[in-house]
Amino acid sequence: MPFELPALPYDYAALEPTIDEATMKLHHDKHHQAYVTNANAALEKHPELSSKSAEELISDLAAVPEDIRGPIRNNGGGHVNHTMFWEIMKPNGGGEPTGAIGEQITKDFGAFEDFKKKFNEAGVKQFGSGWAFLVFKGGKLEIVSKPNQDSPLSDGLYPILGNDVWEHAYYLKYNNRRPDYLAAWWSVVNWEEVNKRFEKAKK
Ligand code: MN3
Repeated sequence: MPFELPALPYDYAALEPTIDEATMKLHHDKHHQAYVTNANAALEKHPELSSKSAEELISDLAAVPEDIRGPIRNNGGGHVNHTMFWEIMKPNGGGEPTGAIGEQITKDFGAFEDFKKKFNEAGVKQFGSGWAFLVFKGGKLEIVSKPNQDSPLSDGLYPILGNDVWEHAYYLKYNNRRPDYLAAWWSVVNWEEVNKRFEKAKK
């Protein structure tokens, strides 16, 4: 199987109380696993692609054969997005952004509070399921929202961080209160990992 579900880098309960254990179990073991399983099933029809990483496939969807392009976009995208998502969170995370990304946020958005407000708005306004992402475009940070499991990689942009606004990411604890989930999520962000991703985005 070309793709595998990565182990969570912490316990299911480690992000409590921001993200509850039951949500993490379902989200990782069921939802992310389903994206991996379905992406692998699609690739069985085109074994010549199985040496490519999910990021490579999503970055060049035009090169994916048409009969599996939709399934790869959705499930390969889901795999890439969630792999990032687990890594950019950690227990006792949060606080002000550190390092180069902290400086760039100040430069492009002003105060961290103003940046969070704009990012959370992008998440709230995403109709239905999707993601809010931070990307680096033309020397500046930019906030983009995407439907479903679409990735900025498909636009040639590397996601520095992203928050999942599918209902499965928050509904058990926050019910319909997506803005509350978005506001609380910053307290589990792993800024060291986000800084590593910012370095990649600059290349
Ligand atoms: Mn999800």
